[in-house]
Amino acid sequence: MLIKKISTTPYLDQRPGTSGLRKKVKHFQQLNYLANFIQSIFDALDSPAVKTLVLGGDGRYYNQEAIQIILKIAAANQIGKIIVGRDGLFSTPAISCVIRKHQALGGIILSASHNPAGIDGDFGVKYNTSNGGPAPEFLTEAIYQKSQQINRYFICQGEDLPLDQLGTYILGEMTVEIIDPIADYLALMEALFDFDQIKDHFKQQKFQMCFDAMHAITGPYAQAIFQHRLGVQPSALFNHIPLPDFGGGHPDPNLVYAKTLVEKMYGEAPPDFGAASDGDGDRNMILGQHFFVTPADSLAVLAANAHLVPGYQGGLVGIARSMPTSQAPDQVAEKLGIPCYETPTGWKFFGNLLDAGKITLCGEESFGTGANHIREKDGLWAVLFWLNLLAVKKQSVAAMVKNHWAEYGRHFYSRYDYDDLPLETAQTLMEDLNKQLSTLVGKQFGSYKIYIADDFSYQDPVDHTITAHQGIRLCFEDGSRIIYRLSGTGTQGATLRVYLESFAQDINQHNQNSQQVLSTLATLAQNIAQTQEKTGRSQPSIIT
Ligand code: G16
Repeated sequence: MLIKKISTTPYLDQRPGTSGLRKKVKHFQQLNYLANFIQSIFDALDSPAVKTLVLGGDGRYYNQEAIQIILKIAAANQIGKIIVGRDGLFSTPAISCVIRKHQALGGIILSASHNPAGIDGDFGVKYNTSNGGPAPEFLTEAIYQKSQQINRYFICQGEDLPLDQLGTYILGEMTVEIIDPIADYLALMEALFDFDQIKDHFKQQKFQMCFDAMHAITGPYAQAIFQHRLGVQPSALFNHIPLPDFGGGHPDPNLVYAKTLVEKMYGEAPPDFGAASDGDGDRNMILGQHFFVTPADSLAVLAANAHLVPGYQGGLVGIARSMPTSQAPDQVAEKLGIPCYETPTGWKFFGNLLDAGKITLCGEESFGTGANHIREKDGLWAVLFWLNLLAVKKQSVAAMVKNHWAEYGRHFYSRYDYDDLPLETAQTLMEDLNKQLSTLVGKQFGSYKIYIADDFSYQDPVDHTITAHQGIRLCFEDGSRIIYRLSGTGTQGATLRVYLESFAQDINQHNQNSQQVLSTLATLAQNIAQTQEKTGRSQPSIIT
């Protein structure tokens, strides 16, 4: 098969962000834009020739075309074998599972996660390494450096492959195996959870659930797991047909965007349990009847009860959360006598801790929860974990969480996002905050006194690399916190995230409304950063 060497010139904006390279679809469709980045990945990898890679995406617009281009570039770069999900599909957790199971060198994931899709939406490319997790910073930086010098890429000439047909194909000298994207993942879930007990709970207790796939990748997985394996009624699955534009929605499972689910769970006679996942299936939101479980509470409850579930009967070695995530999991770790690590935002920072056997569970405020079974956060895993716990405890979601608060105290939590700010405005705001830090320590604001004011820096406990400038932290003596950081996943302007947390040990305070409890802290956060003066916005674009 003819291999062509195509001359090209670098694009200067191919530095991966929090989770791979994310841009508008039309940006990716520019001449050689995708090819440059893919060739840069191969150029940055240590002897990828003859090795096996895994390839797939969340099915968003441009997924299929991109897969065909990547296959041809891979064949021209002498990759030995590529395992592709049927129709070019894989959820992010499933691709992590397949990389590990098939001992692949790594995988290429096509997704912009929860960002909207369609011709005017976003697209993304992410490289995961042999542990199944996102490439560490040194590798994403190496890929970026290659992209800045690139002057050619290699591509095979040939017909497109029939991605909808399972089987083995040859492209140049490369083998392409098209596999069922669900089977390996389902087998892994069955090894971790007691499917029979969950099924029984549905049957005996007349327990009802619903799941919102938001027209994204988890639809077919949810059908295979909940409907076919656990016997849930088809009507319990909403928006389960994946669409290239995700039905025009924003597939981010939170109270604002997962509308169908929220209406159902806060409506009349809701089911006992509701959940949603995002574009590529790694995020999750858990709801009970008229009850929302914050992501950090979810991690804390799972950690405190993990011993009740087959996969975690042996106990946990440690847990980790990203810095802006509430400190609810810390309390559980303390009681269990295990460490709780605080990492920067980004799942890649959990990779070393998981590989070194220092943690079993981890999670983030951005609706990500996961464990050592793979190296990505895992939406459906979290849903199954909750279902398994509910089947064991035979309690409602609200009762489980409220009992947890009674034992550990409640962390009230909220995130304010200021979207689409001019980059310079956002950067100046952060720089100005940074300049204030030394004057803030010891300062009293009403009943709040600051005892830590810093720019979060992380030293990886395994390889000792230091990652600095990971967000401004204001910690108050009563356990409250205000965190400011700029998002690393947006594709338009800059997003300022302000995270608010306050703690109440007293059970009599646990039923208060989060936004009311956090209102003074929110005003303080706005005043300290002068958000209104600097951004011209009196309110955030979205509160979750
Ligand atoms: C990605 C990362 C997460 C991170 C999230 C939010 O999630 O994998 O670890 O918490 O971005 O990042 P930011 O606050 O920088 O926008 P996903 O689901 O988008 O891949």
